[in-house]
Amino acid sequence: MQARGFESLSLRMVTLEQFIVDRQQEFEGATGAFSKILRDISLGAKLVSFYLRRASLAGLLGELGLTNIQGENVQKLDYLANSLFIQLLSKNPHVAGIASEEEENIICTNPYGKYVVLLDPLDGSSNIDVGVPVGTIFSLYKRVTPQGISCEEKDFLQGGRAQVAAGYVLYGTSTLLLYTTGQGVHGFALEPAAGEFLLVYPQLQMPPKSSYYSFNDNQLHEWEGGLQQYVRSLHDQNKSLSSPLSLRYVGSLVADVHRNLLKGGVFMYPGTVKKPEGKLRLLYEGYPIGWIVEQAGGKATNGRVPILDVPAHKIHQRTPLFLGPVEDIDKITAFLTYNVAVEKV
Ligand code: P6P
Repeated sequence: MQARGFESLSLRMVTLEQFIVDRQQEFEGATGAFSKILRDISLGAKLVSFYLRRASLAGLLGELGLTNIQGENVQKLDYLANSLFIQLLSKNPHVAGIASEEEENIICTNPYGKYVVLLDPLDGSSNIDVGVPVGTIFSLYKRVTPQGISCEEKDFLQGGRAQVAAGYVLYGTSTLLLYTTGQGVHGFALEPAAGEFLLVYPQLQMPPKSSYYSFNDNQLHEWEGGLQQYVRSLHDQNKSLSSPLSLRYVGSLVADVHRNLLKGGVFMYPGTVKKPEGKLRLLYEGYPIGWIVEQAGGKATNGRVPILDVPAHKIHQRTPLFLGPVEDIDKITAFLTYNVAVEKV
């Protein structure tokens, strides 16, 4: 007899490592390389989670007094997270190189490694001091340069459809790790007592209808006209809905994405007249998050084309980012394309 409420207990008996080993064939070559790379990423996530939870007590909050390649003030935990992931991945024989939001240039590690890793080690770190969830975002490619030589930028600029694995870690009320290798999205929660990530979301799917919309409208006046009309249509639509969409915007990408992935919602960070490329990064935010959303049955674009099809030219390239249920993202594209209100259906 299965006691009520415990039916999912069996799920939580599957560790991340076991889950990946059981699915080796899903990943290129099934050499065990992916499980070893994801093991290092999950170890980095466990360590970052440990330090985040103690940051206010261990004097780890606040700025380091440095600015990074993005011209942003580096938080102490940015530096710590970046150092941890780079140290862990640099020692992995399967990793040929690393690109990080915190590093101006690519870091070539093992010339015989077959894979390169892109990282946003701690996204949303400006939120740490106020207790808002932050995240790590990762993306893996099989290198295009031959083994035996140093990695090159072209290994990292292959474009979103060439990713072989991608995912994120959310340091929230619990520490969650979600990833995809193109066979759906799988989610794990860290059980600190066991030091293991345990399966909680097998084959996660985004609800087809939105309950939320997430954007910072402080520059709405600078958005394209079609987008301003889309926002007005959202507010108008709410007048006739029995359960209107709620605005939920944390200002921490992984937290906003994860909520919308589980509950259904539209996230957008558009470009403006002055900054048409927007704020978010294509290679280590748009591509990995966009693949996760697509694999979960949603859609991710730059407003007009799938984000995974936006060409990569520079490591720190920015992009507008729109993601959510297919119906909502197609409506945004229509508003942007025709720059007029879409006929009410
Ligand atoms: P804004 C955090 O700084 C970040 O890079 C993303 O995590 C987040 O989605 C975005 O910026 C928030 O930007 O301009 O709304 O504060």
